Amino acid sequence: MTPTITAFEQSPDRGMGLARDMRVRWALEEVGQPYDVRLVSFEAMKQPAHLALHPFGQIPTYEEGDLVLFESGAIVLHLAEQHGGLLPDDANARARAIAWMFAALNTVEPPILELVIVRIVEGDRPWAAERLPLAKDRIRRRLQQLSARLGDADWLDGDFSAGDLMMVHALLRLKPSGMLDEFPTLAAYVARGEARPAYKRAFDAQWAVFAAANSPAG
Ligand code: GTB
Repeated sequence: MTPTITAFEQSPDRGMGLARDMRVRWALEEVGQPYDVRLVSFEAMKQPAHLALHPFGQIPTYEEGDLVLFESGAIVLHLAEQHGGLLPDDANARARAIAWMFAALNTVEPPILELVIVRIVEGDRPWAAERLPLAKDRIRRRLQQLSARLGDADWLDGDFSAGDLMMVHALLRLKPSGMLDEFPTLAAYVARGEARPAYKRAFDAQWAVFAAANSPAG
């Protein structure tokens, strides 16, 4: 059965692959599972039909027969459990890879999202200039710790796993800020993720959506 995911009809990231459908596309490509995409507008996301799939009116969602999932982490974990290639067979190594998924979502990504809020959502507020360096310092602390743990390894714990997939995608959100370049170990780690053929296929697929919507004929 071919699963269907949802993605932005018009992604605000302008095809940079930063929206969270990208993680799901990437995981699907890593495990070799073909998929369909249903594009949704911001308006459609808040309508009952989409809210029945996603209680918070967001993308991505995942439909596979009777199964409906939301939350990119839950979807990637489901794919990793159903297919080989994204989680190790050894039980302890598998548990550690899942821990890295949670670390990406719960420990590394939140300060990165806070920076987005300070810069974009609250950028015109009087306190924004004072908050900005605090938000950046919180990110630097996490990047320092992550960089120290990664050391000269290619991936966080042995072979590439769903933990790396989630971590690389969370870190990619920092690229426009230039902060990743302060941590060459992490910049190289992210580049290794982007160089994976499955990442490239996923990126190209979401880019094609942006390009079609923004072509003169589109
Ligand atoms: N925790 C959920 C998950 O991981 O799946 C979060 C899902 C989520 O934030 N979805 C966003 C959404 O649907 C799109 S990805 N937003 C619409 C809404 O809430 O109304 C977040 C995102 C948006 C824009 C950029 N960008 O422009 O760079 C990057 C990421």
